[in-house]
Amino acid sequence: MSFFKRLKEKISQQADHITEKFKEGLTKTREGFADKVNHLIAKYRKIDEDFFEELEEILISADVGFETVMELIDELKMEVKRRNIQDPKEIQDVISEKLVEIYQAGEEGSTQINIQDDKLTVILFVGVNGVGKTTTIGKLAYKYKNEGKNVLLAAGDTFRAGAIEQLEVWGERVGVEVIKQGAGSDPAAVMYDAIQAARARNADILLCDTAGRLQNKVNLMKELEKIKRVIEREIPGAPHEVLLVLDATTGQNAMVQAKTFKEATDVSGIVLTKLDGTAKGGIVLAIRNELHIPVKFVGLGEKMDDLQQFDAEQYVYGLFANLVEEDHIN
Ligand SMILES: Nc1nc2c(ncn2[C@@H]2O[C@H](COP(=O)(O)OP(=O)(O)OP(=O)(O)O)[C@@H](O)[C@H]2O)c(=O)[nH]1
Ligand SMILES: [Mg+2]
Repeated sequence: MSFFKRLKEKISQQADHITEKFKEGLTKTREGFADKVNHLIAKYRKIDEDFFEELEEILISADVGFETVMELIDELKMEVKRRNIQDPKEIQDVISEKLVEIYQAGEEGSTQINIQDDKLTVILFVGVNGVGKTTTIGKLAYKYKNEGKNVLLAAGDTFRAGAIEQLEVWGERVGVEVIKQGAGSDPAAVMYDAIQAARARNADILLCDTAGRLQNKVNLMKELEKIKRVIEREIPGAPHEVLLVLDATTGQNAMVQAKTFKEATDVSGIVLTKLDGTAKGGIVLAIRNELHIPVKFVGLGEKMDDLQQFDAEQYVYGLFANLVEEDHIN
């Protein structure tokens, strides 16, 4: 049985709406990347050096990342030789398989969120301005509340005008409380308050917003360190997750941001937002393979339920779904 068929069977055991979300959120990437792969396959009668060169270009233009592309092409060449594949049509299945493999190969961390049983879980969100931190917090608050959890938000972006109000709008929409102080106050003090409030209200999950922009980068990193220190002091072992939010539409720039934040704080996972807004969704693979940080959530749209836990199989299935299903692979 083909890899893709097995993938489809496996995925069919998960909820349909998740598969649909991935398929829909990846529409642009499917059109900009998977479509091109399909055209390439249709164009070539046999697999040769030119074929691989064109494939390499397509992968690089989809932001898969140079190192990852090289690795992938090497693996494909080996597999083609090993299985003695002549017909380019057969290679699509191998590509899908290798993409999942590359993603799952790393040993570092799973896509699961480190939720504490029977005590407070603190999740800190970091990232530069405009990437989608506050929106992600809103979406996650919605998700956890729906799961029956007692959720609290901390308005740690005291710097940008309107940031506190924006979080409050989400709080109202979802029906969860926001702990805040005035604009310009010390975010570490807000976190302290929020932890006390979380204790008093027996909260399960505290989601902490932070500023994306300060006077300069050094200040931003110092502020994040201070916030973390206060949280750690109040709750040993917390924050249980430091999620770096990256905007998928910014491509290589997102990779640079990730490197900067990784040096300054212990990032435990990535939230990759706006995957629906880019044709270059290959960046998921670059992040995982080159930064060794797991992508835990992906933003597949602006609606409350458009944030999904990342799943490499759903992702690869979503990439090739409509292209393979009616086609030659069975
Ligand atoms: N299409 C799409 N838009 C998104 C997604 N996530 C966030 N956005 C949009 O991105 C914009 C910026 O989001 P914010 O949540 O305000 O970003 P932020 O990181 O908090 O920004 P600062 O507070 O300025 O640091 C908003 O218009 C969101 O609706 C997503 O997954 N898909
Ligand atoms: Mg914000």
